[in-house]
Amino acid sequence: MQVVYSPAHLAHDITVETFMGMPIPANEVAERAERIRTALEADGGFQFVEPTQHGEGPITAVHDPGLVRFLEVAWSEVRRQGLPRPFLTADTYPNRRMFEGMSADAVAALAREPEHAAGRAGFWSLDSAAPLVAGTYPAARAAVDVALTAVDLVLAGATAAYGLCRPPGHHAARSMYGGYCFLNNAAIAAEAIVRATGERVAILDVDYHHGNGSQQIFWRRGDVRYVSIHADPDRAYPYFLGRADETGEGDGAGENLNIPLRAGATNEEYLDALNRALEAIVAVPGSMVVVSLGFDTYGLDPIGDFALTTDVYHEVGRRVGATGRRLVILQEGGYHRPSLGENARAWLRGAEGRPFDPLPSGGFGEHGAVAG
Ligand code: OKP
Ligand code: ZN
Repeated sequence: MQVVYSPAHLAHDITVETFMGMPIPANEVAERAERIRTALEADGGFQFVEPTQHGEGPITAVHDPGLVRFLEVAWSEVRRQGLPRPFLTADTYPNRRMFEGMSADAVAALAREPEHAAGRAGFWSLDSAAPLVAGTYPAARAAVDVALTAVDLVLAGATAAYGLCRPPGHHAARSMYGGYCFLNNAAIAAEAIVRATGERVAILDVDYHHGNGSQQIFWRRGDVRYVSIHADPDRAYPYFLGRADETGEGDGAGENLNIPLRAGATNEEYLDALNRALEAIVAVPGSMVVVSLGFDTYGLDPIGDFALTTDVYHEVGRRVGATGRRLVILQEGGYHRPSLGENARAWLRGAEGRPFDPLPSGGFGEHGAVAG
């Protein structure tokens, strides 16, 4: 399988995020992608290719140009405004209740993008879990090019391609970034496929978290079906979307399928949910599927609470590959760094119908032990 990778992600060098107001060591760090890269290189069965530049057109096909402009200039604005901060997160968010009782026209006129960088960040973002640094925008743009290059490979005839995207994308909505995500790589890829083929496309999201951004972008769309297995938002991020009764509206009615799972979900429960999800995926007439792939479903993940093991990723990949759909597989989350390489190797080998021989001790420390 071909793997698309860009070192541009290294400049999105996050060290701290905030969780419930407290600074904590960042989870979404460069080491994640480097672990996966080195494990796939050591495997020998993967060919690495660099992304090609696709420009801004495919991005503004799903995102508000205002969001893209903000992400592009945010860091130079922080510098220009002399804000003594190592990274930018919002200070306030425009909670809709701030405007309670005001007409939609009044809100549109008054709730405009502020000038202060912290206000602008609040205007465009969901939460404080996506700190923005000097290298964030170039990294986010490169991740989109990684995804679109994986699309190109599959359009050119590959049965599957893997885009090692970082930062991830599935929490980014049309006009909003957040949750470690800036631009929605999977949504941009799905839209590019629709435009290139005229076919319908399905997105299968197997990250631990609900992909609220992907759901929002295609909510009223009949040509892109979104199917997600994730932690129940009653207990997990993003808390406000991801419930089973969210099924889409308008042309998209019935095209959104959420499968929330309980804390402690086992391999067996997960595979049952996967079978349901795959029924909805293969019901879409179309030849291509975009996979939002997360390994935060792993038993040892520091921010997840499922109990999946490395061998089940081989089986999940195998079942997804066995649908016969051509796969654009894009990396989302997964934060237990020592296992990421083996879990990716297991999943991707499964998707190609190849066997998986685990490394001793789950590969912990065998490959990709990146300093720091
Ligand atoms: C991104 B992806 C944990 C706080 C987590 C943000 C989670 C974003 C997950 N201390 N808040 O879906 O893996
Ligand atoms: Zn996740």
